[in-house]
Amino acid sequence: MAYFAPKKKIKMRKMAIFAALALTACGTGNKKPMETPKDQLVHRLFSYAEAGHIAYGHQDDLFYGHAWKVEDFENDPLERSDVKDVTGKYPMILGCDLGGIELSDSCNLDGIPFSLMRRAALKQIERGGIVTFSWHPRNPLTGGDAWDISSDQVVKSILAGGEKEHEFRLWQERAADFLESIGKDTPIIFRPWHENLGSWFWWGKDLCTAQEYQELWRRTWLYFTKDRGLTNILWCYSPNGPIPPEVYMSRYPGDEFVDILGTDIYAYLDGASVREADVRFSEQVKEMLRSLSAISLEHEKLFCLSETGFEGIPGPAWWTGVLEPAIREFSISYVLTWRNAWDRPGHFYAAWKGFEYEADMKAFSEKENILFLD
Ligand code: BMA
Repeated sequence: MAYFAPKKKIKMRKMAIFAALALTACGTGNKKPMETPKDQLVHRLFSYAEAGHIAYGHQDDLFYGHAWKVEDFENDPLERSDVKDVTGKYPMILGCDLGGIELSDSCNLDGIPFSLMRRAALKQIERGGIVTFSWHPRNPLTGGDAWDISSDQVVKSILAGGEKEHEFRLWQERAADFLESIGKDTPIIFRPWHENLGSWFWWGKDLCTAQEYQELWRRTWLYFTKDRGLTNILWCYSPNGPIPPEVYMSRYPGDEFVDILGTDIYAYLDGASVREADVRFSEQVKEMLRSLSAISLEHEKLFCLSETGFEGIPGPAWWTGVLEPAIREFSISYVLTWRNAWDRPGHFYAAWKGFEYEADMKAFSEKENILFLD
């Protein structure tokens, strides 16, 4: 059975969304809708889904790759990319992470100067690509990192009346300043408070109540959108998968605050053989995307596989034999594989020049339904 949403349904969903956007933009349904930057990206991503295309994204693609990194932050032309080295094309989506911006650090948690990130984001957009930002902020209550789950009072502490409310407002201000510096007319995807249905980040499931989580999301949305006027942002909600649909929705912030339904699902060995891990991954992705397909139709939203990959890509045909077959029947707008760390030889999720199975990623990039940046 194919779960690819029929074109007619996608078209209807698209029309409904544009009718709603038109009303929001003009306050009346009579005037011709003015397409805002955000509408343009929504439209573009819907067009992919409608055409049966899936854009490919890679985290940190232009900053570094397997065993190399940009050294001259101010002048490097940002032409190198592991993905381009292998496929001849840049990824359509560039993933970046804001972790560290909250304390005005000059570099993010993975050592990327924010000045370089800004230049790379603008370069990606100039090339015709899209940029998405995740955020692994430090723990505002304990001073630890995003993975510090020693207290279940953190989210509470930054909400209205909490002891860290004002400090956290400043953190948000700094993140908003950075996104604003990309340009208010440039549509971007923002994916905060991700993997929230696991309990490894301080905003995770066992660390706050559903209500607290939703309040955190909505307050973030309100600050960026209303106080700062960053209406160019598409908000991606991306819990870890696989999880049942009712669990996925249990902390959903609400239709008004979300534009893209995402999910993060990784392949992992954990004692299994590569073959077994591939089968498990494929089943998990299909099951989760089947749920998201239904939810996205009901809520008239875009959806995507916001993070994925198999660390070290241990099999010869992961791209064409596992990933592409797992996603091809779904009208997701994009799929993003995680980063190729320059300083950790085994921590990579895209192929690199010289990697033994690089040909398979090239074959993936040549598939008609997968979009790279030519
Ligand atoms: C994780 C790893 C870490 C990294 C973090 C944020 O999955 O790649 O090394 O610091 O993402 O990018």
